[in-house]
Amino acid sequence: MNFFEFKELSSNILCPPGNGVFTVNTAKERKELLHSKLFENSDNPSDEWLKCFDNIQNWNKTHLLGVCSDTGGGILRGANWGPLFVRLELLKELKHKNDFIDLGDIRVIPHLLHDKYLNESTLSSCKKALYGDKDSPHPVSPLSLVEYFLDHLYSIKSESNVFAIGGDHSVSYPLVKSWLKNKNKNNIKTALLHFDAHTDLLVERLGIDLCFGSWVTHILDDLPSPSLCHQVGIRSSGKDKSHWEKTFGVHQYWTKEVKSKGPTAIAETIIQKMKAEGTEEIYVSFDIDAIDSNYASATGTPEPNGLEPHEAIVILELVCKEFKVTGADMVEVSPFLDTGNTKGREPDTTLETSALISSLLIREMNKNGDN
Ligand SMILES: [Mn+2]
Repeated sequence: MNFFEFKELSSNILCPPGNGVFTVNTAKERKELLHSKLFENSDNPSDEWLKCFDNIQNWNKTHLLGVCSDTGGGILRGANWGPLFVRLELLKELKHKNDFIDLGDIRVIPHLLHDKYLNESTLSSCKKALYGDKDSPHPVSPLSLVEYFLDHLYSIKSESNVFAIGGDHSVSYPLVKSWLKNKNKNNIKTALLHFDAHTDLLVERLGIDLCFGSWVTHILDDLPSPSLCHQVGIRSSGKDKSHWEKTFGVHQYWTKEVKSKGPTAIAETIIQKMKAEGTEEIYVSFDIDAIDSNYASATGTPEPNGLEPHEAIVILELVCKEFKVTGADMVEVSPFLDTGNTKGREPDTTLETSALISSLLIREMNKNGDN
């Protein structure tokens, strides 16, 4: 695929930043606000957005991708609004819209998850709805589209650094999968750093294998070794740490350990283990519920007794000093959920916290482009 064909593909399967939730009038003002910030006073945000694809050869900043899918969630939904709201908060944090290249949002049919769950007639009718062609070669479900898009992006520019905003945590499955395929092909040694209150290590949930609670189990098949998966902030689990480590071969750092040993010691352990495996590049998947519900209540499964934002930041900063971050995501931010766990704090601390951590990751990834 050449650059022209890639632009054409992107214009079909993506939409302008913040537009990934299909609405007629809902949130119109907020979408317009984002467009006015990203594209200044352009009359036509769609044209302005597509212009960024004319310059792919010179892209050296982090690429932003919104995935407005919460079909893989299952307790409280609403993470489909993450990409619009987190971007607006991120622009305050980064101060400059040129700190990233906004690829836009994946086009999402909110009732679908992955194409493998669809029959032929549903596939045809969804292709007709999205692309005007029932025989289109493009997939139609959000998880399938993410993998398809990134496979093409990495094939034309394998050193692309993508920061994605979810969406429920199932979106990390195709994000990490495509990143791993690209890194494995280029013989780059990888590791996965996963922040979460939960292990996400179910094999399936009610018969569905790809969802917010099971994506890690299935991405382990693509990691060269399960010991390359490091999970930080776990505290809500029916089984103890040794069960998960023995059953799956992952490394876990539960919140109570981060509190007792301190974030610096935890980071040093992670660094030492990753170095022992020869890790060169890492992917950071950040579920906002890793952070204590006092700060991050606007999420599907807020959990008390979690990490303080600064504890996560210390760990990230130390690990990022040692390894290049070349892929990352911020997921499970559900801006319309106010679950009442804020103990007097403003309900939008979730957005501020997610933007703080996202901006740190974007700045780290931008360093790769400066080399
Ligand atoms: Mn999760």
